[in-house]
Amino acid sequence: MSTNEELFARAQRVIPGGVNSPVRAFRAVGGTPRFIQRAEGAYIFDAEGKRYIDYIGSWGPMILGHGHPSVLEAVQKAAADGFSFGAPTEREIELAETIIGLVPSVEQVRLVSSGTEAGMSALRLARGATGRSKIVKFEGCYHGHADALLVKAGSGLATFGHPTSAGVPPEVVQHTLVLEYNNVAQLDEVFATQGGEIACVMIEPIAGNMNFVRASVPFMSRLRELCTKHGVLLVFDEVMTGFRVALGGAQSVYAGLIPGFRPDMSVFGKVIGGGMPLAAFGGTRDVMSMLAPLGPVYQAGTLSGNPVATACGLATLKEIAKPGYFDALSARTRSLVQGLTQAGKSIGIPLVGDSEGGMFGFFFASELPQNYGVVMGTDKERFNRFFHGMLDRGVYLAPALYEAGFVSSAHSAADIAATVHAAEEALRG
Ligand code: KE4
Repeated sequence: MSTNEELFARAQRVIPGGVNSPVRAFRAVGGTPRFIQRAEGAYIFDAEGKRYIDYIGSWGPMILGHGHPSVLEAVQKAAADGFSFGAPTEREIELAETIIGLVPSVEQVRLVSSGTEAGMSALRLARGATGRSKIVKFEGCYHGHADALLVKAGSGLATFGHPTSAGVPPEVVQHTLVLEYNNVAQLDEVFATQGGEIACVMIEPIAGNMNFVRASVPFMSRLRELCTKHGVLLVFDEVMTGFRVALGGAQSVYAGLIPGFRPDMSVFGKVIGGGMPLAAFGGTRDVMSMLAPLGPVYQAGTLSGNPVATACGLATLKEIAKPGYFDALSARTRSLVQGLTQAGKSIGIPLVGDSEGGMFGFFFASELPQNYGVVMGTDKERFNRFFHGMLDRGVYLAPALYEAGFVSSAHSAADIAATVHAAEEALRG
């Protein structure tokens, strides 16, 4: 049996950084990544056989926990019928109908293989549908690694963004405006001067790439109003929040807070694939009909709507749509956050947290941050110490202070209690 260290050394010889996605390398928190050998329910097991209570859940997809019997059965059956055909299947229709049935703002949907692909395609569609080039995103929101979206805020307000990655030519991001999350004044200013040139605004309605930051109701309400006024498409990136914070996604939460609220387009991923490579983007029939083969906006994919992945996604959505599922998951997640914040309070360490459905976040701070700058100003050293203290005690949290956490329906009350107990010890460490 190889140790995690041995596997990491071997991996780094043949894979850049030893990982196939950067956050897995633990570079934000230090230490050696755990090489996972198997998973079951709320637990993952590393190469050394150590068990962890898993609060990553593959970064969101594993809402039912690992190896849910009905999902496993659906995947095994679908695989036996064929892995991929490159031709339409009934199951793709079923999944599209299910998504549309759960999300009223979506009249048509296109299935793809990753959240990045879905976000990139939605962006191209928004530009094609409006004939405009400019787009708006918010600092701290991540929408996958399409070039036009790898942008950080420019020097001043209405200036255009700068690439966050090498290999992205400045001219590719020259149309991308980056604003501060929850800043209503900036919205007013940008729309007043450039509203008629903006194709879309893309936003994480609850920003899980800033750990857990909610768009305020005044901000979201104003954003919707300005997009409507200027003919700008409001694109909800629900790759993380979709079918995770509520059965209808974050947009159903905002529809309950802002009468008649709905985005113009939505991007989904993670949960809808149940752990298999599957994502989607959708919107009104008018906008979606601009897509090839009907319209002039090209978009395609060899494995789009893959029959095994759609079986996994459908089985997952079927389970989470059962009566009471989200009430129970929300209560369990809330109990975790309450336990963590209470642990901090009892020791006199500033620790605040929030959750919605099966998604949560916490900060070593006195109040919940409202934007990226505040998130990145929270106590990173203490977070990293806490992360390792929890990892040593068999609790696997997100290895970066700007990432969200996820609770599954497989997490028991005993798992939550064990996590809080570990936190009380780790915080004293
Ligand atoms: P993927 O291309 O990784 O499937 O999805 C990109 C994406 C798009 N939109 C949102 C809101 C997302 O959170 C993501 C991906 N999330 C990260 C975690 N912050 C995935 C983990 C990783 O990059 O390894």
